[in-house]
Amino acid sequence: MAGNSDVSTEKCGPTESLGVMKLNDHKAGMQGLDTAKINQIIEEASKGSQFYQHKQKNQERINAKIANLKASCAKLTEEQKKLGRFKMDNLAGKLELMRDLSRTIVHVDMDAFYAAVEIRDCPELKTKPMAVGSSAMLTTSNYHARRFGVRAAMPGFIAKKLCPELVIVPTNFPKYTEVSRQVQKVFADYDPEFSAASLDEAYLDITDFLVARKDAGAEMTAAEAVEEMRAKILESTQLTASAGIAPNGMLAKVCSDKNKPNGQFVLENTREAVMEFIKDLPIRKISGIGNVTEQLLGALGVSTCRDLWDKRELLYLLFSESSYDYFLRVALGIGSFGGDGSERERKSVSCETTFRSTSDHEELCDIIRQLSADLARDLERLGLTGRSVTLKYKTDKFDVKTRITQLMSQTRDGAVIAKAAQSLLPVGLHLRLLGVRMSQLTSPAETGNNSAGRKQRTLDELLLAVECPARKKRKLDAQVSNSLTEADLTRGAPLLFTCPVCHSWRTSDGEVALNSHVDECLNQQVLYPEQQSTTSAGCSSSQSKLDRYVIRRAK
Ligand code: DCP
Ligand code: MG
Repeated sequence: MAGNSDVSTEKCGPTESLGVMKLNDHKAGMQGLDTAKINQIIEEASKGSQFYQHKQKNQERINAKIANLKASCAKLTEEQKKLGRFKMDNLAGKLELMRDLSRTIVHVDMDAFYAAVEIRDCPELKTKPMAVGSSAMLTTSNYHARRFGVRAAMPGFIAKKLCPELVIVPTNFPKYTEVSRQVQKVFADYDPEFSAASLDEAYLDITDFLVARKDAGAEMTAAEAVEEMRAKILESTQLTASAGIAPNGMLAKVCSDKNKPNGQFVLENTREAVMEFIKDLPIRKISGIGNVTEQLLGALGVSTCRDLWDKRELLYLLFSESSYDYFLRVALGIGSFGGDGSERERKSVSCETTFRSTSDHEELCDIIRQLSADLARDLERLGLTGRSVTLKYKTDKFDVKTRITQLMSQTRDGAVIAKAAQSLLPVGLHLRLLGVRMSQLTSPAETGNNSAGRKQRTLDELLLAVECPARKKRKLDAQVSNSLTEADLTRGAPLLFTCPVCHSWRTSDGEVALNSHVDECLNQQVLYPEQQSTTSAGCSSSQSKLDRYVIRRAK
């Protein structure tokens, strides 16, 4: 790839309108829309709303971050850039040695999931633009509505401006959970260790399945296996799914979006095919690169994966090690997971849900009970137990906070988890989202072959860790945390509380210190857009970007 280290300001994030409010048209069914017109309607319709104010606050922070980034960039010398490029070329050489093209990874994702379930059960909706959610927030829209710019994480009242004839159906979360279980049953036939990334998507490693078929004299290609899997899903649910087949989870996820809806795409397991596929790919297509990262990189003139490679010295010089390492993996199509031996250790398992804002303590306790039961099931399935319970909540003003508590011993008992999480519930606040997370997990040795996208930490999260104000303190704590192992923790050595957000800050000063750190850490989250927020008359699922790297199934 040709080198070019000029910093372009043309594609910088913030413009006259809020970058965080802009329509993300990198979603299936949203290509070729008049985005300028749609963004104008969105901006006009939302001005003055709490949603807009929240986004505005985010954008101000992003703008400050971009200004810093550009100022640092302007100060870089040619000498530094040369060194940066040299370092990145070295790293690329090492990553190439780790490239694994031996696995067949599949990412399966249901089409317009909640909307498709509702249409299946009410066929007259089929020809109408429709969305699921409420006037406060939509969880998804059908492909018809997407042509108007209506999509998930958009308030329904804005969507109605874009498409006045839009039908909004309330969320029926138990129904989607049930369908999800049916779909997951099919997944298990192809990879019993499949990794559910949310209710409607999963990563499967079908390498062993294909070998077994061949050994049994019934050889089939990956594409045939996936066609069959999708047909089985259709048969059991009357719903369509799309899939991507590739050498790693990162690429498989991009591929599953290629022929959506009701399609699949195979990326050949060769370096040439991967490099050809990746070169013009917009970075936003990569799971983990969200609006904020897009804006930050845009300020450096990076919008495609090829740009990531071309500007690699800037990434090295301006971002943290974990970020530039991730960027380089993306540029090379290697990904940060999927048989390349570099998977990050699973840190936590969590469930969360969004609902109509309420301050009713009983109602909130009940939601926590349901989430804890789901979490317990996931822990059981993964063969894990945990020791730290975190309650995450979002207020009706969109502020996200967490509280953490430590259990006396490792557990995966839903009732114990619920009790601990309920003890962290604030009184009197109107909440619209609750999440329960278990961390300090026992060594997952028994979970065996970890395939595909199980533990990808999102780039937004990596950047969040970089931004973590407690980073300096972390270094001071490193000595004490390094001297204690997980085994020490369970044997009753002085308790070390680990930040469930940045994972690298620990304290032995107790929960109050930890809670204050976590709040501080999460405040950085304000930098990150609320793409997954949902609300509805009933319960609905929401997967926060922060959680993307953990195995989770929302409830
Ligand atoms: N969801 C949600 N809130 C969001 C995004 C999604 O509650 N902000 C829910 C509703 C979706 C489901 O998760 O139906 C799956 O999310 P996807 O991103 O896979 O979107 P869809 O399945 O709806 O559409 P696509 O066909 O693009 O996969
Ligand atoms: Mg989907």
